[in-house]
Amino acid sequence: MSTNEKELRVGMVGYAFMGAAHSQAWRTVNRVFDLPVRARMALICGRDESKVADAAGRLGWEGHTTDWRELIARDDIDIVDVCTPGDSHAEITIAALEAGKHVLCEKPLANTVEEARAMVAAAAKAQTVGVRAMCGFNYRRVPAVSLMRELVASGRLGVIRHVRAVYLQDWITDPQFPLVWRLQKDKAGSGALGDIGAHIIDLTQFVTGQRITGVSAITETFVKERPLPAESSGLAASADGAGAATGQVTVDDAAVFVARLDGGGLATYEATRFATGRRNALRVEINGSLGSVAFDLERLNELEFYDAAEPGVEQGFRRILVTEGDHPYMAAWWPPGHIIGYEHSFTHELRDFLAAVAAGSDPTPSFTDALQVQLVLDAVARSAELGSSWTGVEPVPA
Ligand code: SOE
Repeated sequence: MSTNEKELRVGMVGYAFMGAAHSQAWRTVNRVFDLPVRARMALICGRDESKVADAAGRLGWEGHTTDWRELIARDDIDIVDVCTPGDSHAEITIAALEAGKHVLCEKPLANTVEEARAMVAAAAKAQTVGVRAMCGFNYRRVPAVSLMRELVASGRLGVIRHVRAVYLQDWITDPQFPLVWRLQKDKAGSGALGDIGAHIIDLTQFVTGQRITGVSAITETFVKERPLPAESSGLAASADGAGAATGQVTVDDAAVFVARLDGGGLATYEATRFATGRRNALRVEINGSLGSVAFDLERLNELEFYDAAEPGVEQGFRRILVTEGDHPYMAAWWPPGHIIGYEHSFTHELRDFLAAVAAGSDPTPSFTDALQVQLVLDAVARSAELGSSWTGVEPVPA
């Protein structure tokens, strides 16, 4: 480490899918980006001693513990990275901020608006003594998504008329897939809505620079009872076979809603875990008065761009390959044309987090940005429950 570099020691809570993705990013961020601070992967925390010890070795952490309170109490920890299920985000994050630790908390910020508000208050208090907090909406840091935002902000699309966003998965279409924590409201807060719907809510607000002002929603739980899990990690799980005890699914399997943006545009959103054949398909299209732009996570190095100002005979969606040195983040990686992947968004996220901490500025998305997402999630859930805007269609006689 050069003499002018400050070392920031990181403690991460959680070691499943997001813990692994964040570990990859902690391992790479200082090797790829030239930053005035260097992250040291000091301590990883998880409830199961043997599993967290294995994770420490596999993911590259110097030490491990099963007690997150011990991690937070240590003077030799500067950053706490919260990669746990949503039911512990508030408790761990608020304790870390009160202990003077910078915090990166995975999305969604919390399981309820009340918890999110408490986290915003704790972050605001910690900010007065130079402590920084960020929420991990990583898809903002896909270069093509950051380019989308630049195109909208520059006026290239004109007035935004439509936002069209879907996030489609299919990992629980089998009714025998066990009742993992993501399917339990007390652990996850909600189902597809908060897990993947949160991403497209944040992403579209980030890209347009606008906020959702109201929604009308429907949700559905297609499979209401599932076998209890024997083992589970990330999106994989196993049950005890035929005759295993079962439990109730207490979250949505799918959420569909329309929304108004404060810039006057209309938006449609779909978040589902039952889009058979779509493993992790996030797609966003923005239509403006002067043009359109479309992003597909399955082709994350590309953007489709339509410029209505082009001569009529030349008009059409064209593909921008977002791998040039002057595209967001890309100069740090490979020569033009060499593509990157899903995990790079986490490295970019940590780059921006560390750069903000080093500069003494507030990283984005802030906890206030994340509270706005939480308020939209809450509005969608209430709208679906009330069904107030729903108008039935009279069936024609058979
Ligand atoms: C599961 O839906 C999940 O791991 C989400 O929790 C992540 O945020 C998303 O990036 C991938 O899928």
